[in-house]
Amino acid sequence: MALNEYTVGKAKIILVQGDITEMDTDVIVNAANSSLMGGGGVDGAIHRKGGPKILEECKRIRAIEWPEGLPTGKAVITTGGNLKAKHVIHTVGPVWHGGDKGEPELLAEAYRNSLKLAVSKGLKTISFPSISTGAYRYPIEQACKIALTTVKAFLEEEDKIDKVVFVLFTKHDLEVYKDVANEILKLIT
Ligand code: AR6
Repeated sequence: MALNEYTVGKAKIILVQGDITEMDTDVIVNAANSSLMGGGGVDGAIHRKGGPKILEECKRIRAIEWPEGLPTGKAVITTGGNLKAKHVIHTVGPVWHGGDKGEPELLAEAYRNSLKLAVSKGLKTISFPSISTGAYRYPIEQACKIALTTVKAFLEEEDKIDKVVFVLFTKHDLEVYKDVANEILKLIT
């Protein structure tokens, strides 16, 4: 029995507790900042384990495409370097300023643009962290609803993604995601 697996059309959404740098999906998503130069949290972990090739590509992307930094809600792709995942999609979630500064739409954009980029590169399996809910302080209950509803809506429109994994760092975060998923998704039993 698959406990934390859900279906949307032909695709699966899977919830796991763990470290996203260990995932062997085609691509993992980084909760980056606009500089694309690395940082703490999941961003730091990805650069540490993935090695210098990721930062080299981020620097090239900054120089060529986004000299003033990657805007919130946008996404770019690099190699996965030494990671199991061949690629990393870097997106920037919103900093939480109370919820009335466009945060919900920007967070949804971060998920949507990451998925669109994966599809445009022919990637079929993707892992997400819980974007914005660490250093950027987005309340997890609210961020989780946006994450799951946005991914669900995307998968209903687009059948080129086979699997989306949400990799939650703590048991509490996993429980929050499970509660919302059980409300809005179809559980595989
Ligand atoms: N695997 C999965 N999830 C993780 C991991 C990991 N290895 N490490 C942390 N998390 P955060 P943000 C969880 O702060 O809020 C960085 O400095 C963490 O527990 O990584 O979008 C960037 O450079 C939390 O639930 O990202 C930016 O400056 C979630 O990942 C800023 O933080 C997101 O926490 C972005 O802040």
